[in-house]
Amino acid sequence: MKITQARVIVCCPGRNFVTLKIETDAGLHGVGDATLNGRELAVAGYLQNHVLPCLIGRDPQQIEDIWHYLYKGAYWRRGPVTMSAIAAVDTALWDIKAKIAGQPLYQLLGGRSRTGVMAYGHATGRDIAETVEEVLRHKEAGYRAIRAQSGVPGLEKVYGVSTQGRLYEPADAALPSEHDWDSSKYLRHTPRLFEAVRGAVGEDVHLLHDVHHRLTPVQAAQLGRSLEPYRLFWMEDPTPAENQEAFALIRQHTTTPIAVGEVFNSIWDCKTLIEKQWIDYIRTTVTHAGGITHLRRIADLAALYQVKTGSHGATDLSPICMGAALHFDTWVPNFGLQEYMPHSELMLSVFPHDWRFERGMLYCGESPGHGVDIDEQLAARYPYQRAYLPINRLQHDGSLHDW
Ligand code: KDG
Ligand code: MG
Repeated sequence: MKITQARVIVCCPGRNFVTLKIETDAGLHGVGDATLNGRELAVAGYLQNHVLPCLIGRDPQQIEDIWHYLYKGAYWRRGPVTMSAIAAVDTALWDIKAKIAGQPLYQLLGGRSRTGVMAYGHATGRDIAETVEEVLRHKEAGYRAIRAQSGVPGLEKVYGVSTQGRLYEPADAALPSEHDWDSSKYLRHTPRLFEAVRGAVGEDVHLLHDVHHRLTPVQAAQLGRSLEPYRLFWMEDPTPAENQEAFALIRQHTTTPIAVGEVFNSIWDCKTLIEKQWIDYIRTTVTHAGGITHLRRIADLAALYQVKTGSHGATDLSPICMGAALHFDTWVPNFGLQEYMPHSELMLSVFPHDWRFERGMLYCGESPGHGVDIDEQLAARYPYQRAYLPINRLQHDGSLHDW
């Protein structure tokens, strides 16, 4: 069997998605997600100019060899652009392999380990009362795990909080919008938020919180300790992780579980964090961490240290990523939790899929492959629109802060 054609499709049915479609001489095709929020065209260009010419004529069944050909063969390794491009190829090839076998993808990975995939939803509000209301609404809808974020008194806009009744959408402007930040205000406010949320929702719901890399290690330790009475499922991205050793300090001071890794691209980004058992959940995704082939290596390393998976699942990952992730989650022995932010109806119609959400659980489908495709004609009606993530500046002097 040979790869005959491969093309990159960039579309914007409400937000930008980069999709790779690989076709074969057997009449089967596969699709992969290559979306890198705010930097979409860099991955599209990398695929188009440097990867696709190397794929034509290759045997699509040699997934492992093609992965290493693209990783080692480039000489320039790792990084979000390269690894998202490799991920798209890898996901499309696993889709093809499973279609050849006539099996849903999870069967090729080793079969079903669970009946469904526990998902967490996002509850956000402008203040504590609104967030509590949203948490209760999610509980009513059947969610067993809920992430809670709220506006902070004295800060005008805060990451992760929806405005004007729209779904929360971080890439919201044609040039980066600017937010103010003050860690002291946030550190005072967040334990109050969780005191109210835990009091209202009771003990049977898992609560999560995303710090979004905004604290120093010692501030993160303080936050983790102050949240201990509310028994969080995880505190996410407490501090930037370029320096993996920073997590030792947080770990020494709090028993609040720690999740990290939505911006990681390879096993090397999390090797020390996992081996030292400084984290509890690894949030790498199919799309940003080299596809199914590489994510499986990360999960296997994590399993040795009782670290569980908790894949990123924001809407800047396309429904293709969600499909592949759900097959992965259905199989992976050390599964923890899957993030779920619903895509709009329009986005879902551009990507016909067989996965479904039902009362707090996600289920992959049983059709051969990963069960997601792209409607190219519909996609063509929604061309790319430049959109950036916001940036964050300290309120008191305007210096640029982590986002
Ligand atoms: O592109 C950035 C988003 O994916 C990110 O802001 C979402 O932090 C996020 C999360 O946990 O979903
Ligand atoms: Mg996050």
